[in-house]
Amino acid sequence: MPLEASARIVSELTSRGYNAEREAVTKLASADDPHATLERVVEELPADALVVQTDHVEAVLSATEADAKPTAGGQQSPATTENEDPSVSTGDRTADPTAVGGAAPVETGGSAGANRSVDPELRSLEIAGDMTGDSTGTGEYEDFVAVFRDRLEKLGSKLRGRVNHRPATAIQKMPGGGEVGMVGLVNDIRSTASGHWLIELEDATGTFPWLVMKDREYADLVEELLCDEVLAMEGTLADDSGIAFVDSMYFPDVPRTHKPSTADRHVQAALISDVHVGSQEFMHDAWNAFADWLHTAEAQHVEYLLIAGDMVEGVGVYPNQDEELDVVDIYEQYEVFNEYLKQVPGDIEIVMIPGNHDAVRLAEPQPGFDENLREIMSAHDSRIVSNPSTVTLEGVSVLMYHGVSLDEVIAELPEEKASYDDPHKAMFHLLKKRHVAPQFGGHTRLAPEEEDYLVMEEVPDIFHTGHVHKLGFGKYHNVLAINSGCWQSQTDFQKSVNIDPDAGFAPIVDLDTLDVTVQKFS
Ligand code: D5M
Ligand code: FE
Ligand code: ZN
Repeated sequence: MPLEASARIVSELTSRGYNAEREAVTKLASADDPHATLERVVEELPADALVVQTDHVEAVLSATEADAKPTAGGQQSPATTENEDPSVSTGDRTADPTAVGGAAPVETGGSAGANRSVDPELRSLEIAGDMTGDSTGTGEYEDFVAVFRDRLEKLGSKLRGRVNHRPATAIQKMPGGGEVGMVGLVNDIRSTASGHWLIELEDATGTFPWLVMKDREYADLVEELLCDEVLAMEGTLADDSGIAFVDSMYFPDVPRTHKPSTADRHVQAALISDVHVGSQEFMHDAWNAFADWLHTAEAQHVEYLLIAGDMVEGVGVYPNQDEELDVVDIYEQYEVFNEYLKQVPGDIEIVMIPGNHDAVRLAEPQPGFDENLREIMSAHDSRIVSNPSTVTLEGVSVLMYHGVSLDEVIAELPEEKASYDDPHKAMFHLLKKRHVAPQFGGHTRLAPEEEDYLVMEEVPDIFHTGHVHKLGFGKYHNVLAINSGCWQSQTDFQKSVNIDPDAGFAPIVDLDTLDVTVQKFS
């Protein structure tokens, strides 16, 4: 069945203010006369319906069939998909029985949706770095060697032109007192008895110790360093060539001259994350208000929705988490999430990556959801890709990463350089290191693959993360860093550690200017 026909149907329904289940669109597109069938489906929809469901279409198709020629060869089997969502009520605009529609009167959707007039032809959406289906790692020692070697290769290539570097083993053999440079992974960071810093760099040949004197200008940078990040150092060899004194440090970094790409027309993307459907704290009212807003004229330019992980609350993610679950079955959580997705206008392109609460492997990179979960979340034709992935929207590249490493950056760096209150500043450090999760062995688990998918080989125009449930954005060397808040009010754990989440906000980015506005729904 031609995709084009589906796209036409979706835009036709959208222009009339309706969303549609994917299966409903498929059925419409393959009807003998899609246009007439669509007209009839719309005519017969219940007055308060916002979503065209498969059974609406089936009812019309079987009635038409009965009217016309009962001899037609029974292609339709009206019952096939009816029971796919047993956990959720159909025919009602809000999926979750506990959802409150009070803030969103029934009639808004239908007419408000008509405010959207979009031309899918103008869009472009490309995905890069999606490693779903490409996982080769077995977790063996050799895989770790391979992934770190690849990291050093990729990031080292950004540094080698900037320093006169030598391999670690060659440096040991150089005459003392000379100038020397090296590119390597940070293997160890220690303070010495006299308050200086000893940083051990490792490359493919071995390790070499570099000393940063406490009164040198670079001493301040030492507190930003994370183990396993790649950098370059230059300095003076000690007389015995056993150590070098650092004169300068270089990071892979984003060039200051970086010029982000922008879209050729006024079009916007909503960047969200951490929906946490299934948690008792999931804010369905805020979500409903967000979805309703998307149907209004004010939101007519929002044509893309990016969701950076933690779609659902999951099960068994943290100790005692079950005490705060509203939906205890993980599949049912995704079914309910899918119902919430249905409220988003059908013409909006959705891209999703998983987070640490989602039902994929915890270690990063995390492949996109499996077939089973994709099937469950099929209300929209969402692009489901790995964490991290880069999606390019009309020329604007957005690096999407859930953000587990932010906990680590915030824990390791001093408060003024990275904090939960300014999550975007923690993201700046990841941009500077050109890696979404440099430090291995702490919060962030790593699944070694033959290449390091977590390296930022290209500079993104926008870097989008979530996870820490705080809203913050800002520019680093012209790259827009946005940490989207969440849709979950404070949990008991968060209360116990004083995390005050920014819940119910949707940052909206103008893709033609990279300006951000924040919409509040709570
Ligand atoms: O993470 C939301 C934020 O809260 C993130 O900064 C981690 C932190 N968090 C939440 N629960 C816990 C527990 N139990 N231990 C440690 N850190 C926690 P999210 O991924 O949404 O749970
Ligand atoms: Fe989360
Ligand atoms: Zn998370």
